[in-house]
Amino acid sequence: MSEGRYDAIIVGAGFSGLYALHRLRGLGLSVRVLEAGGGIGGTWYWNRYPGARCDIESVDYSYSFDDELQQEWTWSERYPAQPELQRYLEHVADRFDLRRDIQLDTHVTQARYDEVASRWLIDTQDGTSFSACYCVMATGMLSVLKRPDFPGLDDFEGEWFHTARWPQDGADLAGKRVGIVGTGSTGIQAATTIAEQAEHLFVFQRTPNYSLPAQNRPLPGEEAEAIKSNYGERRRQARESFIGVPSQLAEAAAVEATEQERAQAFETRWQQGGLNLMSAFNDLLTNAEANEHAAEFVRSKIRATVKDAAVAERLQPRGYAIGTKRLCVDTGYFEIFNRDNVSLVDVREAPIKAITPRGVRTADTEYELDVLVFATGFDAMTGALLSIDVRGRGGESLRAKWAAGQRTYLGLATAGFPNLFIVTGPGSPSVLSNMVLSIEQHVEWIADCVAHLRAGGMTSIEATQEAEDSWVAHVAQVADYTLHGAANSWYNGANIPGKPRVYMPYIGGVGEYRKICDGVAARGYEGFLLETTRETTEAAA
Ligand code: NA7
Repeated sequence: MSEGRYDAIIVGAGFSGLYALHRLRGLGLSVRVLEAGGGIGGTWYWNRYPGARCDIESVDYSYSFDDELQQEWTWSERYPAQPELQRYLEHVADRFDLRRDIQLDTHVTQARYDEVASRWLIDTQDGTSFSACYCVMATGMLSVLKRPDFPGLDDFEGEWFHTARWPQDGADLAGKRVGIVGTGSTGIQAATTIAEQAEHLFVFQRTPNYSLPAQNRPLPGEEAEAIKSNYGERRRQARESFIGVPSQLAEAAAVEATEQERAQAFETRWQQGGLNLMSAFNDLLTNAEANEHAAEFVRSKIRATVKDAAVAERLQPRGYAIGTKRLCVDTGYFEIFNRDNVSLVDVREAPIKAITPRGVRTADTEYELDVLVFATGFDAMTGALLSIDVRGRGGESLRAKWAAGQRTYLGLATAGFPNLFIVTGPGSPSVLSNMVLSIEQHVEWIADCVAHLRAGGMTSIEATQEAEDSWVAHVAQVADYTLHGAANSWYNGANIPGKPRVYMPYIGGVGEYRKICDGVAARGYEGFLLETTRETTEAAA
């Protein structure tokens, strides 16, 4: 069953897919977006658990490509909660008339490249097929969830949810005994909100996490207007920055500062809120001693917040550098452990053995529960892409190619898979950055590339093996320069049993990375093979 031919197929209708549609359609291409969900929004469609909120400020975590859009939209809070982000994306879809080219409830199962026709053939779960010259994978970095694999789960007599598949109509937790497994960004946000609803909340913690206060607050109209009046400059600073927000990385090194200077700098950044703490000094992610100063500062805050000293002790992260597991941002997380209806269960000390019909059995106790919430994370960065059977030249399987770890050129393309573009893929700053800013950068690069190909009558573009090899080596080298390599984190696949242990995002900073991508394009797509039907030209490598 064939549904038709398009110039481009985009897989996914989140922030990436929506913008890619807008941009490619603007070039005059026929485009179809295939989205597995029943609505648009991607990550923000699925992750509607209690307390779901973005850790990047709303005025930065939003599209910058259209000044009228950014002037007309007004954010209500400093950090946007999921419902507001969903409303924003619905607004964008309507404003740019995107819906007519988006097909919901359409799960892509396979994408294979037809070398003779230079086209991608795309199959979906319901048996329909598409073909397109370009295939844009806007499948998201945190889309495939890590399913709980505890024995006995099927026998649990209460209700259970994974946070990334929260019921569309919500879940009534009032008066219930709730258990939450996982204390990453999601678990911390969800636990904070659920504590206010549940009769009792048990927080099952395996690894304590560093978490910083968001200092969230309503965004007053005057403040929003002031930002809008200088939006261009704010966006420019963000594009040139390290993580894609206009914050200032201090020039001083923590190891050279006095104790008093350090305490003052950390306190100032703590009060500013969110991820600002990590910009207090320039050596926090590269020098273990500097990092330990920041880590100890956060531990001292936990001790000062949590009244029960034994609970405070268990909540303090140790043994890994702050920032090397995804840093969490919260609104009153540590405070919930001062409530009578919240208990911390240390499952590193006494691991979860099984789910029973009545609750959770750890090595030493059974906890009776009405509801179980799994905030156990995702098969990050590669999971969504590899859930599709992607086949390139000669039928080569992407799963096979990446079996020992992902291999991309710039996180945008992979050798042997012509005309396949990955938005914020592994090997790009992606999850280490303000995602919306990185998405815009990639989508614009891809659209410019497609325009270049069409203007020159070229049928395909493909990363060369040499360019890919050297980029993979560069990504690893930059990661090795930091403290990141040592931690168990989803950044390097450590959270998924059997996943290759390779650091996935590019940690060179979004400003530098943008320059590299722009340079590649300016030099005629250096490191790519550009092909016309009759001849092949290799851009200067
Ligand atoms: P994360 O950051 O991967 O956190 C998952 C949490 O679940 C983490 O605390 C894990 O502990 C815990 N976990 C996972 N499996 C188990 C088992 N079997 N037993 C006990 N605890 C377990 O996912 P999030 O959804 O919080 O965040 C993902 C990103 O989404 C986030 O960083 C933002 O970018 C948005 P562990 O640390 O492995 O000991």
